[in-house]
Amino acid sequence: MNTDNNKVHMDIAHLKLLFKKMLRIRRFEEKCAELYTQEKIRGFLHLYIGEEAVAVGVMQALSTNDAVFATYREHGHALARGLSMNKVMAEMFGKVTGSSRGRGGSMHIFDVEKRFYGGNAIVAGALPLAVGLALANKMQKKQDVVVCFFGEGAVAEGEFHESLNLAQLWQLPILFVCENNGYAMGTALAISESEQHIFRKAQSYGLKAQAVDGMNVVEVESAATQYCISIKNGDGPCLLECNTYRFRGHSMFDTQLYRESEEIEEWKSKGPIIKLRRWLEANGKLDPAELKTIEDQVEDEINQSVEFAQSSEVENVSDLCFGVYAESKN
Ligand SMILES: Cc1ncc(C[n+]2csc(CCOP(=O)(O)OP(=O)(O)O)c2C)c(N)n1
Repeated sequence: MNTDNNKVHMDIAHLKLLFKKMLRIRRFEEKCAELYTQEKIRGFLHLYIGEEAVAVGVMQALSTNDAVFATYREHGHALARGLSMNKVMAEMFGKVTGSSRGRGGSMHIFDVEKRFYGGNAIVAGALPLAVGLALANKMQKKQDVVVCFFGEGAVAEGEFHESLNLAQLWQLPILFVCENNGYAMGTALAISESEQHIFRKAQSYGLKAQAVDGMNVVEVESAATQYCISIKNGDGPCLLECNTYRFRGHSMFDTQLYRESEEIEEWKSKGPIIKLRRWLEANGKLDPAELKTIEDQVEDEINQSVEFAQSSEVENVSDLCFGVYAESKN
């Protein structure tokens, strides 16, 4: 962990906060995997385990008026954005107390109050939506940034190119964040794209763009902060490519025949949480007692969210049309 060269001031309390935020996401998702095998959480489940530094680092750069769009791997983004864990867990359970009244589940966590616009299941589907909101912000002369997270698999879709093109052409206040974990389901980037540096594709459209170590939360926060300042100054869109890795399969059903276990283990050893923890410990900033306190606090919050979700109701049948048909005004 190198904190020296970063322009954002990182004090130890801040580093511990980042550590806790990442751990909270990690443990939440580990619990979700457990609940999935017990069939308490149903449907699709795509875990973000290994990539936590990206969501946590980028969210640090945002203010409450900024907006966020993400993919189906968005539980971590939702938690890092400040949605309550109860709401997120209840949504996983399909309960009415969930962020989308239990109608969306894992892939469709949504919260207007937090300006968290999904949870989008379509690869690259969020990019045009985010560009639309950024255009609205620009037309209304708002300074707010729209952030759009997507996987590197999205670059194979036309929406990626159309979105970057229009964002640059219209100089929109948008930050594209590519979570480059090297694989789109079982397809390695290395065997599917001639240009494997996603930031260079963005530069070809004229965007300010760079790649960072997506396993280093400090580096991600620093780069995202610089870009958000630039965007708020009216200097146009930016793209941040975060090189990262998912430690688990694409979803809960994945035999992972497309990669070697040695590769997974190597990435795990340089994971975002272990990396920051080791740095704090090596510098005498985190002792076992404090680590246990943090672990216990996280576990308590997760257990409470499971209790909340389990004791919540599913939507009443009489309310099933809520939000489906507009009410008549006459
Ligand atoms: C338009 C579209 N095509 C195909 C799919 C099926 N699909 C779901 S996830 C995925 C891979 C996406 O990989 P990437 O964008 O790199 O994100 P990651 O899952 O690695 O986070 C595909 C092809 C889809 N959801 N939407």
